[in-house]
Amino acid sequence: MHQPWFRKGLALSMLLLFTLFLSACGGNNDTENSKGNKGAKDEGPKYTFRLAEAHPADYPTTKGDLKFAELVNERTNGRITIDVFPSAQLGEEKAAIEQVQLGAIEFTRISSGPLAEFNKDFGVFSLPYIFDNDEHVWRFLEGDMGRQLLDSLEDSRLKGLAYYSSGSRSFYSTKELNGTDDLKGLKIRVQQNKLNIDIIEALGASATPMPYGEVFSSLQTGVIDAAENNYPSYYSSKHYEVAPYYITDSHQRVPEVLMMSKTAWDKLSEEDQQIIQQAALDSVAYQREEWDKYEKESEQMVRDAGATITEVTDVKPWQEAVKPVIEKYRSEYSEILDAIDQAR
Ligand code: GTR
Repeated sequence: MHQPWFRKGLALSMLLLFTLFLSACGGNNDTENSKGNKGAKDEGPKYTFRLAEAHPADYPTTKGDLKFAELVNERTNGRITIDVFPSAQLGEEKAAIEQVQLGAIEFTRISSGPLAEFNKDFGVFSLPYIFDNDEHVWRFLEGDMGRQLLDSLEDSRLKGLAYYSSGSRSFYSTKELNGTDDLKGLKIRVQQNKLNIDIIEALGASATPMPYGEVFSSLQTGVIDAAENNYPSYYSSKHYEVAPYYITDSHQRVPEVLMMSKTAWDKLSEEDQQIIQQAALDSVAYQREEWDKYEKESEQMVRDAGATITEVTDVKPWQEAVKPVIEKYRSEYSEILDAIDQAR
């Protein structure tokens, strides 16, 4: 399953060298000293940037990325091109974040789940049952604290641009799931952050953090028994084919984040920074529409394909089971949790 660490290390360093080479050739500006007051939007350095996306081309986050890239291209009269690389072609999420930190890749769309290992505050989104529904999430994200969180990414050499929708995450398994008891003793894959391990342990199961791209084969070969995600990911990753029991416990709402390398950002003129920031925000409405459509479609698709969907009508036993996790992290996240409560 796993490559030896030295092979991984070698592959990563080669990728890094290659990407540095590419950005030296392609992602450069043709005028030195791009920081300054370029008047017209089509006057100034030309750039070709890359954006790393974990999902395939027809997934709502990728559609959001493409809309963002299109807006930037239009608004700079073709001066700035952003090439979107879907399906984790530039690496799995954790690796993509590292590359963006280094400036080897300029943009990525990433889930707040893995982002939490790079910026602790983003771990708040992995806390279970802190939001009532998607409207609640968006009221929070669009408020002051939502923006503050994006801005705090600068401390991690990242420039947070915008949030995208990601619905809610629920468990699914190769074995039948009717309630919390059925999770006991299962090996459950989670997104890579430490808080998720606590959640799974509180449910009496054991957590296996691993990259998204490894989940399908791990379910298939029995390395894990279960995983958790929203309907769109459950469907598009084909996990429903190998783990056909889905239970709608909606334990987490983990927003997606569109971000840029701080190193790349700092090289841009203020005008270009503004164009990029605004285009990112302007792509959100489109991403959210696409999300809402695809969420319904993907639920229908997995039902049609014969997956067993168990509806959770009473979420209280689930909330009870994971309460120790909230208690453990409450003081660490008190300020953000207060803002989440206020957005209710
Ligand atoms: C999806 C998210 C991906 C990835 C995946 C996972 O909902 O959009 O970026 O984080 O979950 O579980 O790894």
